Order: sequence, then structure tokens, then C-alpha cells
Amino acid sequence: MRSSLKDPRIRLASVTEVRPSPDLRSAIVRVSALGTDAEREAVIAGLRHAEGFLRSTLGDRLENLKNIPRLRFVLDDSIAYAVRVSSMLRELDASATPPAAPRPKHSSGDTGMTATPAVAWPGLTDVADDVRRIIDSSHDIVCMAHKDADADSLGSALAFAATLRAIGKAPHPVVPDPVPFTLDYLPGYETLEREPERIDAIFTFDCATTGRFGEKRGLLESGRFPVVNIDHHVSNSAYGSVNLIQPDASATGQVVFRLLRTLGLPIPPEAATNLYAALLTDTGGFRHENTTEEALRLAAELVHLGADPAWIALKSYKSRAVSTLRLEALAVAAMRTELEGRLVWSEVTRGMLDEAGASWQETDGIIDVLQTVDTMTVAVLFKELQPDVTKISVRTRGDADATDLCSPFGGGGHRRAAGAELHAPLAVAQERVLQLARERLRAA
Ligand SMILES: [Mn+2]
Repeated sequence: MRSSLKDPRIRLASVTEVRPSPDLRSAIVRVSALGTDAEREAVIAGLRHAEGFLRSTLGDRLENLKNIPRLRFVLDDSIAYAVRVSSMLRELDASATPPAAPRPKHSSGDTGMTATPAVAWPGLTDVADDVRRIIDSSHDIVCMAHKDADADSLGSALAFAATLRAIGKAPHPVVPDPVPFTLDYLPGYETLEREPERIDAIFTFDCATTGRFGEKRGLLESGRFPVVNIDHHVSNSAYGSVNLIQPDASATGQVVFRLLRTLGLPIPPEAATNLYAALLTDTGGFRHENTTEEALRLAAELVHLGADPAWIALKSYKSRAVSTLRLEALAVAAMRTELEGRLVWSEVTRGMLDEAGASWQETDGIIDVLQTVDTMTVAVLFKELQPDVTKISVRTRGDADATDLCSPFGGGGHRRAAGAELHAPLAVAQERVLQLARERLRAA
């Protein structure tokens, strides 16, 4: 059909997705086009102009459809964005000078084991107007955390929701299953919704890829709402209509704070408490290498705005169920060490879970215990989620990069903390991951 269209503008277009409405009366056609913004807009204008021709051609082919769907053309930025990032990376390669973007302090002095690309993400000032426009033109706004939400993801979502409520919007905080009941202390937890009825826009927090949305993934990918992607993972796939990715931030909560300040939006005490919980836990209680001067200043600012540090520490670290400690004891008892203690690993089997009377959410802190071993360079925890699904959590020290062990298995994360889910039984997953870990450690 494209070749029979004479319009030169359309030659630049490729259709990435067509999504018909349930009643088949309309369809959203996502179109990727390269070039300047004006050229890309021209492609969409050309397609809109040709809608009549396209529909009648479709009509000839879709004989068994009573109505030919109306076509709504929208720009799909994901390919254009990927092209832009790769060309930037090529330029960085060619110039062989240090990248302009400041890199986190802990990644200086890297040896061969790290390869985190210094991607120049659009800055806060580049995207602030887009974000403001989306907030202004929306009333019902979904604030989405990731599956198996941690306090950074859910705290950021609930904080943003509290701000939206303060300015008269209708926020809908949402978490994909399962419900993270260990985070029930976060203010606004009781406002979590399962299926919001009305949605004008979706904001996502701390989610590097759409794979993190579990059963809510379809909602994100439907193309029916603008998606604002707010995160600090360098591995973020830029799936949003607007992407605010700041890998220098210690927590997504810090990105949210910077955004709220830039937009001049209020930060009520409920939001401050959620942001403090996000910052506290993503820095491991201000102990990880991402505990920067800015993070500590932000903590003070959040206390000033109404967060209670002792109460949040109590809820985050000193309010564990007996079953959680029992499970931790079983996992520590099962710990193995290799290569002079540089490789530390353990497992949580379904049997151990039963024995402790614990649930999967209670496995979250175990990897942090394994990584306290003095000789440790790489710590791995294997979780037997299903007989043929194994989840890994990895922590590293020194030159080792946790994403090196997780990316080969489709996972990701940060240099110091990463994870992956393998479609393999526990024993097979252990074989594969440990093999790779041993190779890396021997080569280092
Ligand atoms: Mn985070």
C-alpha cells in the first residue's frame, strides 16, 4: 500500500503496530519515522491525508468486516529514540574523549568487568514541559509501580499520587500482582487500586522495561494513554511517551523530587515520607555506594517537609515477621562459598518457604545478608519460584558488575544490584549462573 501512495512524505514511515478498538470501529496505527520533528509530523499529516485511500484499500482486503475501521495515526518514538542513542554511542566511541555526562563516582577506575554505557538521556529541563502538559491535560492519572514492588517504586508512585491529590487531580496508584503487603506502612498504601475505571495518563516509577509490569503490561503498551517513564536504571528501555531517566540519582524517589521541584508542585508530608522511604531503602539505609552528598541533603530536606526518619527506619528495617527471620536462617544455613569466599551463594526453595511459613515477599532481605560476607565479591541468591522458573538476585563489590551476570539471562539492574528470571529449574539455573560467575571471577 505504501508503494502505491505517491506522497513522498510517507516513504519515511514504517508501521510498528496496529491496534483495533474492541468494536473494530477504529484502530490506532503506530508509525515510526526518522528525521526532524517537523519531518516526522509531516509523515503523520501525509498518512492522515491518505486515510480515505488506505481505508478503501483495506476494505477490499477485509471482506468480512462490515465497517472499515477509522485510522488514527500516532508517532511511535521508540525506534527514533533507539537510533538517536546508538548514534550518540557511536560518536562517543569515535571521539574517545571522556563523555560529557558526569558518571557516578563509583564507576571510575573500572576494569574490564564493567561496560555501562554513558547514555546521554534527555535532561529534566528537556522533558519538564512535556510532563507539565500531560499533567495539565489529565484528570485521572495512574501512578504505576513495578511488579514485586520495593519501597523505591511504590514510595515514588504514592508520593507522586499525594502531590497530584494536593493539586486537585484524581491519582490512581496501581501495583501489578502480587500485592506488596510488606510495604503496607507507606502512606497512601490503602488507596492502591486494582483496575482504575478512568485513565487519562500513566506515570511509571522505577520500571526499566515493560516486562516489569506483569499483568498490567497490556495497559502500558496499549498506546491509548501517554506514558511518562520515571526511573534511574541505566538499562531503561525508554518505553514511555516521555522518558525521565536519571542514572545519577540514588533512587527513583530522588528523580521524583527533582521533577516536583522543577515543576513547582507541592510536596505534602505524605509525599515526603514516601520519598524518604524510597531513598532510605534504595541506598540500603544510607550504606550503599549510591549514598551521595545530594542523597543525604535530600534526606534532610524530606525530614524538613515532614518525614519521620526513626519511624520510617522502624517500618523499613525493624518490623520483620518471625517467619521472615526463620526463612533467612534457613537460607544462611544453606549458604555456600567458593573461590576463597569471593563467590557467595544460597537458595530459597519452595520447601524452605513452607518450612518457615513464609511467602515470596519475605525473601527480599536475604541477599543483603549474604553480601555482608567480608571476602565477598559476588553474591547470588537463587529463588525457586516455580519448578521451572528460577529468579536470581545478584550483589557485587569491587570491580564486579552485577548486570554482567544478569543481562545474559534477560535481566538487568545496577552495577551493584541486579536480578533476572530464568525459565529453568533451580539446579539448571544454578549451573548456568554459577558457571558464568566463576569464569568472571577467575578472569578478574
Ligand atoms: Mn530504585
